[in-house]
Amino acid sequence: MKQRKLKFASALLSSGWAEDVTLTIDAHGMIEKVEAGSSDKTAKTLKGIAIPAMPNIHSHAHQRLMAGLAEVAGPGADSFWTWREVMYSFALKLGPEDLEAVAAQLYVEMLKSGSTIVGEFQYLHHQPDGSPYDEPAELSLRCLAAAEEAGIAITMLPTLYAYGGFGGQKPTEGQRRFINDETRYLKILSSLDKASKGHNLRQLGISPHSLRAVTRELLNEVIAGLDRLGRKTAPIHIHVAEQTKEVDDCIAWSKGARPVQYLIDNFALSQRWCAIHATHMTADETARMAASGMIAGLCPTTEANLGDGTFPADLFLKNKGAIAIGSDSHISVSPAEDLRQLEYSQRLRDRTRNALASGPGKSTGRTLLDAALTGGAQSMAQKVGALAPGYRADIAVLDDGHPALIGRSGDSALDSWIFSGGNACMRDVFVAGEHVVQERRHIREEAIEKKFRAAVKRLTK
Ligand code: NGQ
Ligand code: ZN
Repeated sequence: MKQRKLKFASALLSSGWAEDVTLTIDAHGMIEKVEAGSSDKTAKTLKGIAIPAMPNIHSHAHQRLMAGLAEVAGPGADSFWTWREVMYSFALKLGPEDLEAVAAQLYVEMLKSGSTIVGEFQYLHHQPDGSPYDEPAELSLRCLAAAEEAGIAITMLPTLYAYGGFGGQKPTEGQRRFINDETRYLKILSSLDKASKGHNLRQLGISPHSLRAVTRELLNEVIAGLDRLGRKTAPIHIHVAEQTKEVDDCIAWSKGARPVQYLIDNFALSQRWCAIHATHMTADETARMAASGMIAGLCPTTEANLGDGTFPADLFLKNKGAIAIGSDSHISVSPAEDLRQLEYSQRLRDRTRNALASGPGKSTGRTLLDAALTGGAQSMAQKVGALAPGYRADIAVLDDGHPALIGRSGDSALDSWIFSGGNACMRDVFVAGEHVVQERRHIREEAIEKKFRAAVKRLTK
């Protein structure tokens, strides 16, 4: 790619809103220079409102296949755990090509919603019968290929899944595609390390699935393995305290510790850690988690869909905790809807309004966007989240001609996108300066959708 210049009528810069902004982007897709009040005639001019694109930090790509197919009442009371059985049955169906087709479609949808990085928490590792593929990282490599085809940046988080419950319990039959011991897992990590080196749109981390699926000893061994690859600050994502049953089981097994408390007491937490969900915490855990630097990876629309509970976002943000958002099960692929649901969860619980705005006169949408950009970039270990020199040119452009945004500008446009118009407001998206969504169309969406259609027809017959 050559150096290029993009010019926007309005843009959200680190210093705040600015008009007539020209961004100079270098050959590697990094922002070199930002000029407000620019009259540059050589820049490509785009209509609309430019904002830093959002990282989508928590994805299980395979679950896109079943979005909307678990909304029929079962014979008994439905719960997270009955949903999980349905999800496992879908997880047993996908072959490598299917996963690649489903993931590519999902990543196109993410881009069209204004997200330019996916954090892929990938735990399908083996063949449907549970035996490894010749290439142990086969399915994670398929997600990397899908990301490349879609043109989205990825932080690959291969999942360490060794046990079926707290204290090293035996996994169930339905989990056979997920399970690895240390040796096998480190082989996967090493393949993905090779596949990621030298790619500016690929990062690597790990995802111990949950405290149910690993032991402290095993997790420490694997972190040491990551360090040996020279990835000492690489992200570590873990599901934690999503359901009250998990909290109860953890207390019973550990003789008193709740899941988040267990993490805080047993690991050297820092900003490289990201706790997915962390729904059920005491006030003390909330304050301690915020102070630890561990990011809260929230997936509000999935958490609502699965009936998880309400994350204490008000208290966590008051304690200066870092947050990020992900679409997780992909029941909704929309950063606007996830941020909206996060705010609404607090309003419904407390019967209040503008619960998470940073102070009087501050926009709720802007507060949430700023927080999720900073925490999101951190949790993905990618240099994004601001339109400023030294950051990658990952840019989302809102259509100021869309009816939801007429007469809006600055923070009121953000609020109207997040609380009203949603994905329909997103018009153009750039990843490392590449124009991948152009006037609402992804540059390869027909070809990718065709493969997705065929895969869905095969798999949902
Ligand atoms: C997952 N998903 O691994 O896909 C989990 C469910 C589990 C969410 N937590 C399975 N949303 O936690 O055991
Ligand atoms: Zn998850």
